[in-house]
Amino acid sequence: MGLNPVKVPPQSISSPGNLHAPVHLFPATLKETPSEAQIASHRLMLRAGMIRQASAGIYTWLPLGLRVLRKIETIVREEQNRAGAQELLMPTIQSADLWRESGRYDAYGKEMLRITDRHDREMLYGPTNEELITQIFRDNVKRYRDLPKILYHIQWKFRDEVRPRFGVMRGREFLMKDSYSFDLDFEGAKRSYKAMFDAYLKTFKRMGLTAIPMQADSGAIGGTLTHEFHVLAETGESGVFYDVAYDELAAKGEIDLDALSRLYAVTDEKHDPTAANVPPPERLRTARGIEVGHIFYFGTKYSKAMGAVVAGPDGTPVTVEMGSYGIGVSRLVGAIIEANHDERGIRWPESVAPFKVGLINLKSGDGACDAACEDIYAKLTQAGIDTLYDDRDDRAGVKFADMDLIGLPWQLVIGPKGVAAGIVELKNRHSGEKQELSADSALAKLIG
Ligand code: 5CA
Repeated sequence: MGLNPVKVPPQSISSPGNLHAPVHLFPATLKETPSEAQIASHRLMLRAGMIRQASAGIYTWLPLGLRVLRKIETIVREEQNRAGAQELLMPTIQSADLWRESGRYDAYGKEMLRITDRHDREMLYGPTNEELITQIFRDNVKRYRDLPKILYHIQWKFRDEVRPRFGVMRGREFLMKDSYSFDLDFEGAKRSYKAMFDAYLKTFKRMGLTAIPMQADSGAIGGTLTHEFHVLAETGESGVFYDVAYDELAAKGEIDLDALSRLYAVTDEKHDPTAANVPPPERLRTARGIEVGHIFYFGTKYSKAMGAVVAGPDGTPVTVEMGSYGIGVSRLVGAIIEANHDERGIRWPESVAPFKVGLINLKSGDGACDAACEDIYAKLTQAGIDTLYDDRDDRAGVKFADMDLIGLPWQLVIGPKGVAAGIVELKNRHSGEKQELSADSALAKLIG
């Protein structure tokens, strides 16, 4: 109705930009396993040179890590836009007074980083944005005809976690996508909730993840209808319990909100062995999960406290129905690695890989090898394929180990013997399968 956002065409992952010259990654990879890292994803992110800790729970994103973070962000953004949500950008610093309106300033406790400015005004680094978005809505939307609306941003948050750990998995500063829906009534709010629920399933699937929606507790956000999306991993912080029927339906692509509401799928705090829909023990799966998303319907909790009211169809004021929908964008980088690695390193799914191809020059400085590599590098980058070119003057073993650690989906290996015979080697990092073929066939495979 009215002014609708432009829908993005499907699969338009915008590339972070081709590299016009071969690069040496900054910084170099680490051989040693950093002692502070307890789980695989944290270790691998440090060793591959994706992040460095700035202070407890706060990280610098190095070039390799940033490329992944941006790709994840792009997928999240595309699926939000496709679901009809509109992107804006709210600030990280918020006013304490706004949070007093909802009553959460005192309730939030020590996790909130409180700041005083030079005029002694109380500010805070936003841990979430229900208050700010409700204010924006309240000040700008007055008529029921302007509903429904879903607004979102992708912005850094700060929560002064007691125990930041596992690298970006539980940080203090972290990147979140948070959406907020505004509807005239409960039916509308349910439609918005369902649209976000479906968008989440698509979003995680595009990253190569199976994220299981669990009926959850609403905690500090408050509300009645809420789901957490969990990626299964041994190192997950939450225990999860679910009916194996979920796997069967998911395999057929038949999971939606209705199907799920009939199934038993809960996190440990909600697990109740006596609940009516608990499956028999042989059909109850117990696992660990990483919470990568959390969605809430909370009705008029904030709109009532803060006066977000529109003129309804008959002119009487209606307090709008709201929901909020979060995705842990920076946590996803760790979760994807937990789900995709082996003893040698990361195995990126293509959709979020920092580069699609790693080009290894086995004999840098050799005229024929350099020429063959540079030719193939130019063709790949011209075709829009993100390629990392290892032209270091180093042993082959070092280059292979680094490329396996970084985990790009494809490795293209060019050496003097192959160049003489007109052959290159193409290795798939995921399956380990290697193929010898002509440079043109390799290009066709990678570009096609
Ligand atoms: N306002 C609501 C939804 S927009 C909200 O804040 N929900 S949340 O608290 O569940 O956070 C949303 C997502 O952010 C979580 O599912 C999780 O994936 C991620 N997240 C939360 N805390 C952290 C943290 N300390 N480090 C990394 N990611 C986090």
